[in-house]
Formats: sequence, structure tokens, C-alpha cells
Amino acid sequence: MNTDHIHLSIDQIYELSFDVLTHNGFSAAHAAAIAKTITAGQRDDCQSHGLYRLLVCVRTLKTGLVDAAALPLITHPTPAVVQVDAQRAYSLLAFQEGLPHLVEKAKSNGVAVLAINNCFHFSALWPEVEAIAQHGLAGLAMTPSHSWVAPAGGTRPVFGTNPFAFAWPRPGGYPYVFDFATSMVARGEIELHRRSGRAIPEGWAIDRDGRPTTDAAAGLDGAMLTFGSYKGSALSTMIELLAGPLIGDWTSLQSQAFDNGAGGTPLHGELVIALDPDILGRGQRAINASSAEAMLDAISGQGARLPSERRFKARAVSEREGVWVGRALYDDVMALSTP
Ligand code: NDP
Ligand code: PYC
Repeated sequence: MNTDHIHLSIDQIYELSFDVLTHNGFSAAHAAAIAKTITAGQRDDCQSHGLYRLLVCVRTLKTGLVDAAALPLITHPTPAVVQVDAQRAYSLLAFQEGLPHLVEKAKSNGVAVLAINNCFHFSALWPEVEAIAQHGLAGLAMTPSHSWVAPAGGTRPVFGTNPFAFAWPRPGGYPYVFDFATSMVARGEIELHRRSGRAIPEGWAIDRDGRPTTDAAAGLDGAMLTFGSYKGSALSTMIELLAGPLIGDWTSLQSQAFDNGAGGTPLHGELVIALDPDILGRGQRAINASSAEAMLDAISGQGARLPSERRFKARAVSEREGVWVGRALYDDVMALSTP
């Protein structure tokens, strides 16, 4: 018997998440939207953004900063733009309600933008770009977070871990999807290392004094590093600008200042873009789709793996067999539903 892990079905993960969230004060609508994404993360073996996030959501709710029930306010500034004000609630209900408008606008205009404002944001972005690709559209999503990451050549945090995600629809199967932090790894990954007492690889973070460290706690206390040196640094800057000031929202520095040491989920905006190959592809959808497939096959045909392949395999296993959750995490989550 595996005593270090607990076996749960996907439905049980969802029910556990929903119950913990409502028990702690989230409205049913927010709890459902958050639980859906957390369940997808655990199902796809994205440990940094699965059940672990329940601990962070509930801790953040207890700071009193989050609105646990506010309904998203939707406006339509132009035919190609939908703006959703989350009103200081978590982002996922705002995305859920904005998505149909984004899809409809992209299919009418060729390109459309969903700007989510004023949202607490904890989640992986691949569920969102995958949902866009399910409509036959290409999707991009990006957000700031808290200023935890030093620019290349510097030692003081400026950027968030700033995730960047892309999906491309493929005929008859999963879309092509990538979704990564522009830091070396998501902060959640370093937090998981700290929780389990594991060292982090060199290159992920520096300590308070700017020295390379393999100590997860020292790295969290110092600064994380961007991936790809100055290239990741520039990408991260772009994300700060596009998902921050461009859409009238905060940078990671502003989010961190607002948090003021509370240790809660970042508060900022999210930029989501959808593009329609039927409108932009000069009426050659089938030809364009086959050149896209030829390019993707040239990657996987030589044994290189496509991003999300690991995740899709994990999804198939979880759907068949359920999920194993570490006992320590399970116990911490269960403790959230007891008075
Ligand atoms: P990883 O470095 O683990 O992976 C990022 C991407 O690269 C995934 O699409 C992954 O696919 C792919 N990948 C990994 N290894 C390979 C490989 N050898 N060959 C090809 N592709 C590969 O993720 P991060 O730590 O950077 O980010 C994890 C998650 O954290 C993301 O989902 C992100 O959205 C989330 N996040 C959210 C933030 C927020 O503010 N909301 C902030 C930062 C991160 P696969 O999944 O199949 O391994
Ligand atoms: O893991 O970097 C992270 C993160 C930040 C906000 C949500 N996840």
C-alpha cells in the first residue's frame, strides 16, 4: 500500500476543491471556476498549479484583500475588444464569462482582445489558450505577477514570473500548446522544493546578497532569474507592458507593493488574444493547416517532444486511473475544511 500518497478520482479532486473553497467563503460561481482549473492542473500533473493552489487561494482570502463573490463586469469598448473587470475577485470567472465574447469577436474581426482587469491571478494559462483553440482559433495569453524576478544583468526583483501561453488548433487532436513562466521556473515550483526540503538547481535564483543559491528558501527570499538571460528578460518586460499599462492595469512591482508583505496571490490584469485562421489565412485554411502540420511533424518526426506532450499523456492516465496526491499536501488541503 502507498502510504505517502492518496488516490483520488478526477471528480473527487474537483469536489474536494469546490468544498474547500466554498467552506472558506468563496461564492459557488467562483469556487466552481477555480476548482475546475485546479482539477485540470492536478489531472495534467502540473503540481505547481494543481491542488497546492488551494492553500494559496485560502491564505489570500484570509488577508481580506480578495472579493470572494464579486461578479465580473463586461464592457465592449470596440467590436474587437472585450474588457472584463474582475472587481478584485479571482480571474477565472472573468475569463469564463469573457471567453464567448472573445471568440465571437475574433470570428467577426479576425483578431480580438480580451483584457481582464483588477483580478487576483494564480492559475496556469494553458487551460485558457486550449479553450480558445477548441474554437478553431489561435490563442495567446500573458500576465504579470508579483515582482520576484531580477532582470538579466541585475540583482533586484522587477518582473513577475510572467507566464506566456500559446495554442494553435490542430485537426483531429490536441492543439499545439506551450505555457511557461518567463522566469527559469514558476515560483510555485520553488515553493514545492522548499516544502519538501529539496535543493533547487543552480541558475534558478540568487540570494538576498545577489549570490547564486541552491537553497529554495534563500532563492524565494532573494530574486528569481529569467530564462534565456536577456531574451527572457526582454520577453518578461513585454508581458509587463502589454498585460499591465497597455490595458490600464498594474505591473508586478505595483502588485507587490499592494500586497505589502501579506504573501497573497498577485493582483493585476491579463491580456488574452484570439486570432482566426479562416479570416487571416487568405481563404486557404486547408493548405495552411497542412503546412502547419508538416512543420509540427518535422519537430516530432525527429524525436523532439512538443510542449504539452507530457501533460496530455498525464491527462490520459489520470482520466483512466485517477490521480495520486502526496499525503502532506492532501493533509494540508483537508485541514482547510475543518473549523
Ligand atoms: P515548465 O518549465 O515546466 O514548462 C513550460 C512549458 O514547456 C510547458 O508547455 C511544457 O510542456 C514545456 N516543456 C517542458 N519541458 C519540455 C521539453 N523538454 N521539450 C518540450 N517542451 C517542454 O513550466 P514553468 O515552471 O515555466 O510554468 C509552469 C506553469 O506555471 C505554467 O502553466 C504557467 O502558466 C504557470 N504560471 C502561472 C503564473 C501566474 O501568475 N498565473 C506565473 C508563472 C507560472 P509539458 O507541460 O508537457 O511538460
Ligand atoms: O508559480 O510563479 C508562480 C505563480 C505566480 C502566481 C501564480 N503562480
